[in-house]
Formats: sequence, structure tokens, C-alpha cells
Amino acid sequence: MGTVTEPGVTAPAPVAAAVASQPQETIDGFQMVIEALKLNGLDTLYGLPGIPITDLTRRAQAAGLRVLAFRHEQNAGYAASIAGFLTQKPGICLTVSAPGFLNGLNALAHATTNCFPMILISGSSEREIVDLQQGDYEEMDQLAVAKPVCKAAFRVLHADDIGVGIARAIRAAVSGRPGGVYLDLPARLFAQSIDAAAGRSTLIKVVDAAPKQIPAPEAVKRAVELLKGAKKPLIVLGKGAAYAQADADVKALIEKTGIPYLPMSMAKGLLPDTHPQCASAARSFVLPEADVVMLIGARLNWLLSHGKGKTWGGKTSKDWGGQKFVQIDISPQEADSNVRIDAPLVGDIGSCVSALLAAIGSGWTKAPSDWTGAIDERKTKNIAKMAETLAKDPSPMNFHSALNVVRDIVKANPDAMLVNEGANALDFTRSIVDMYKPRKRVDVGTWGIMGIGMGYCVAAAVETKQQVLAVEGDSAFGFSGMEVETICRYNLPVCIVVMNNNGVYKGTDVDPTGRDPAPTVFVKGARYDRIIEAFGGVGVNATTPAELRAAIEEAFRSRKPTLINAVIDETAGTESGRITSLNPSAAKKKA
Ligand code: ADP
Ligand code: TPW
Ligand code: MG
Repeated sequence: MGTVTEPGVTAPAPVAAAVASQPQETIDGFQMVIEALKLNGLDTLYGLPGIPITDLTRRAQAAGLRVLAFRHEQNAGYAASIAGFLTQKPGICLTVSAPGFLNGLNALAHATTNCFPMILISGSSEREIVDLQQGDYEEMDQLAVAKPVCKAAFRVLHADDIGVGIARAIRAAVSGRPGGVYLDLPARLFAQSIDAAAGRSTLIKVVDAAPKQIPAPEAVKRAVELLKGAKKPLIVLGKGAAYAQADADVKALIEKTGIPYLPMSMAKGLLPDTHPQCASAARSFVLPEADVVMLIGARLNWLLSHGKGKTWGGKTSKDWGGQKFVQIDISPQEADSNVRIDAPLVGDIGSCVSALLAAIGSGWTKAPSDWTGAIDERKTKNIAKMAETLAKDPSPMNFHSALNVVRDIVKANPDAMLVNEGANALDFTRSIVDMYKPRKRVDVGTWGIMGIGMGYCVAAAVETKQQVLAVEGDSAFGFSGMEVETICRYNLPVCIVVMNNNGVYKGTDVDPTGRDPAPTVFVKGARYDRIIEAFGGVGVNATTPAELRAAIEEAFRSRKPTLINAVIDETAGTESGRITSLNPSAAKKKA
């Protein structure tokens, strides 16, 4: 490692000094980073160039890495986060210093919250100046700022530490509970030159980055005993189960035990939503009724009403419903976070589920038929009711009549990736559109975040090579809409449907003073389809289900970037979609 003599130029490293008389091959920091990533199979970068990483993006591309350049770092970050979910390899987001870094930070926090492996690599300014707060170009102590929102944060100061830095970042991102990792690479590092052979010898190919975590036999036994005694057992599949890619074993466990299951949003399709044991259509019946619930890669957070309260049959919003829980999770700290977990099963889902399968053996008595029969009855009733609603053809279209089309298209194209965000546009899609294969549905996740849309579309197309269909609220779309240019530039097979109801939740609010538009409404009758036309994509304005169907089918056939403005009745939505009760005003009314 060299002593810096002037910006970007280093004195010979000690190794080099010994052979200074002979001409030697050197390698710089840029190249070291590229080789370290390549060595570890990290061949796709989602980012946005600028000082000091412009040449990193250029040289990475020249070296054969795929470089996806975005219009805003937040979208590159979301792309990287979902790439991590889909591939089990950390998604890489690359940004410039301070403002670019901050733009990427939202996605880093999102990755950590959702347990997606991701590495945010940001260039940074000179340590000496930053630490004395002397006002460098884009000065910020990025490492300190990143720490609270990521799983781990590292900084590399010397080119011969790049191998270690990237290895540590990879391990931190994917081992145990996956999450977001920040890697700080100061500008001066990229220009450091060191002896090539010595430098390359410091690179690390990470072996077994996410080691299996085998559950303890007594924990397996405890879980099996609890399940054996259950009269009304239920399995909840979360996105951790989807992430784990133990699809065949999860299916075998469910089918062998005959236990009904509920998929969380991004676990939809792990088994087909049309599976006879899927209890989605009887959710409000099974949660309060179940006596033993096995969570597989799902947390008892707000999305599951914290495992208590009325949703679970408790008398008040805080009361325990009386269920006993088995929880399979890789994090040993997750159990008891909300209610008592009687049988925690700590390990990776693949190992835990196969251990359960082995312990269950062949003589397992299936879930009692009075329980499964009661669920089937509810399901049949609710599915029939939904079919009736979906068959209606109101004018203007509502969420149901538009999503009935999406439902058919996804059924006919089960390999397509579905990206989904919004409030009503999210909730209705989740409940109406069945998924048939694992990891095909990616959405707003644990935070219910708006803005994941176009970043997810880019990564879904790049990582899976499949056709992508995005169902976007008109508000949701606005958070990342400019990336339509990115989608057109890379000519990705992405079809975006903007469910245009003129606003957030609805388009009907008015300013009581009559001065301005209400905070929840947008320009009425906006033509989002025209945005994509500016970049050479296909824009369609669809006012009927037939027009919507024809436009999506054509997009799938041509695989051209397409944006469909689906005109939805502006009165159709409800406040906050399904989570109206979380609005403080609703809570105030209740109190
Ligand atoms: P959902 O929102 O679908 O309910 P969550 O994000 O709340 O799912 O929960 C996912 C859980 O899965 C996290 O607690 C995480 O620790 C766990 N998890 C992630 N990957 C694995 C894995 N490979 N094995 C076991 N647990 C995992
Ligand atoms: C980063 C708050 C939740 S849902 C939503 C907002 C602004 C938009 C709903 O309108 P949309 O859907 O998309 O048109 P629809 O079908 O109901 O009309 N900022 C962030 N995340 C969230 N969740 C919000 C704000 C919000
Ligand atoms: Mg809307």
C-alpha cells in the first residue's frame, strides 16, 4: 500500500519497491474492484455514474460486467435489492458520494428491513478532509450515516484490502439473515496502483458465503410434537421461504402433512395459489380459528397483526388469540418478538424443512378433515362471491374489471414476473391475481414502500430474462416513472399498467377552501402512456377490459417496452386500501 503523494497518485508499494529497477505490471483500485466482483460471480451493477465512480462503470462494462445505468440512484438501489432476493447473491448498487449515496440509502434500508442481500457501493471524498470537516467536494461521513440502516458497513482505504472488503461485504449480506451492506470506497482508492501479481493475490473468492444452518434435533422434535397435537393447524409462508429456494421440500411438507397454508404477499406462488390447501380465500377464518401455526420465513410484524388481537381471535386489539406457534427462521432473535413462540426452529429454511420431513416420516396423520372441510366451505363461498364481482363490466373500469384481465394474463403466462405497488392497486392485485410459480411476485414489501416499481422491473427483466408485468397505482408509478427511459434504453420486456384513478387512493378529494387541488389528487385524465412514447416505447390508453387485454397481450407477444394507461373509476378505491385502520384518524374515531 502506498503513501499518497498527490491526489490520485501513489508512491510505489513496499512489494514494488523491492523490484523497482525492473518494469512491472501494476493494477489500480478500479481494476481490483472489478476483479474482486467478477471472481465472486457478481456480474451485474445497478448504478448511476459520476465522480469518483464513472470510470468504474465504464471499465466494468468493458470487462464484461452488465452495467445498468439509472436516472436516479433510489431506483438502482431498489433494483439491486430485488436482484438479491431473486438470486440469493447480493445485488450491487453503485453510486457517487454524498447526494448519490443518500439517494441509494433508502433502498439499502429497504433491503435490510426486507432481509434481501444487497451491497451499496459508494464512492466517497478524501478521509483527511472529511474528518476535519474542511468542506471537500460532496463531503459526508457516509460510513457513519449508513450504519443505522444496514446490517454491516465497511470502508477500504488501500487497494490491497479491496479483496477483503468485498469478501466481508458479501458474507455480511448473504449469511444468516440477509440484509443490506454498505461498502465505502474513497476516490483515492480507485487510483492507487499496486503490483499486479501481489494485488491479485489478495483477492478472495468467498467459499460457502451463506453456510447452511442446521436446526438442533431437540428443536425439530419440539416442533413436530406441537404439530402432531394440533386440531386446527396452519402454515404461514413468508418471503423468507420464497427467498430460501427450498421449493420442493416446502411443497412436500405441506402436502405430506395436509396442513392448510397462507402465503404472504411475496410467497404467493411458492405453491400455486390454486392449490387445494391454499387458505388465502379464507384468511379471516383461518387466522382466528387455528390452534397451532407454523411460520416459515414470516415475521409476526404488522402484516400479521403482531400475532394477536382481533385478527387472531383475541378479544381486544392487544389480546392473544390462544394460538401456539412454531417459527422457522434463520435469525435466533426473531422468536418472541411479538407473542410467545412455543417451538422456535432456528436454521435455514431448507435444512429446517428437510429435518421436519425426516422427523415426520411416512406415518403422519393428515390435518383433521373437519378443519380442512370448514376452510374449503369458506373458500368456495368467497371464491364464488369474487367471481361474481370479477364478471361485472362497469364503465368506467374499476380495479376488479381491470384486474380480472391481469388475472387471466398471469394464468396464461405463469413464468412472467409481476411487479406491484400502490394502495388499492396493490391490495386488489394481491387478492385477485393468482400466482403459479415461486418468486414471480415482487412488491412493496415490509414497509409498504412506494417507489420500488421501475427499479424492480429492470432487475426482474435482467435477472430472470422473463417478461415483466408491472401493476402500478398512478401515485406509486410517479416515484420511479423516469426509469421508463431506462427500460426503453435497455429494450427490456416490461409492460407497465398504470391503474389511473386520478390520485392517491381516489381522485375525488377537493380542497375545502377551493384554492388548490386536494393533496391526494393529480391532473385529471392524465395520459401516462405518452411518457413512454417519448423514448420510443409503446403507449396505449385503455378504457375497457378488452382494450387492456389486447394491449397486454400485444406487449407480451412483442416483448417491447409498453406502458398502458388503464383508466379506472376515480371513485373506486378506498382510503389507504386495506390498511385504513392504521390511519390515525381511523384510530381516533375508534377510541
Ligand atoms: P413476510 O413479509 O413475507 O411475512 P418477512 O420479511 O416478515 O416475511 O420474514 C422473512 C423472514 O425470513 C425473516 O425473519 C428472515 O430472518 C427469514 N429468512 C430469510 N431467509 C431465510 C432463510 N434462508 N432461512 C430461514 N429464514 C430466513
Ligand atoms: C415512500 C404513502 C401509501 S400508498 C400511496 C402512498 C403515497 C399511493 C397510493 O396511490 P396509488 O394507488 O399508487 O395511486 P391507488 O390505487 O390506491 O390509487 N411515500 C412512500 N411510501 C408510502 N407508502 C407512502 C409515501 C402511500
Ligand atoms: Mg391511484
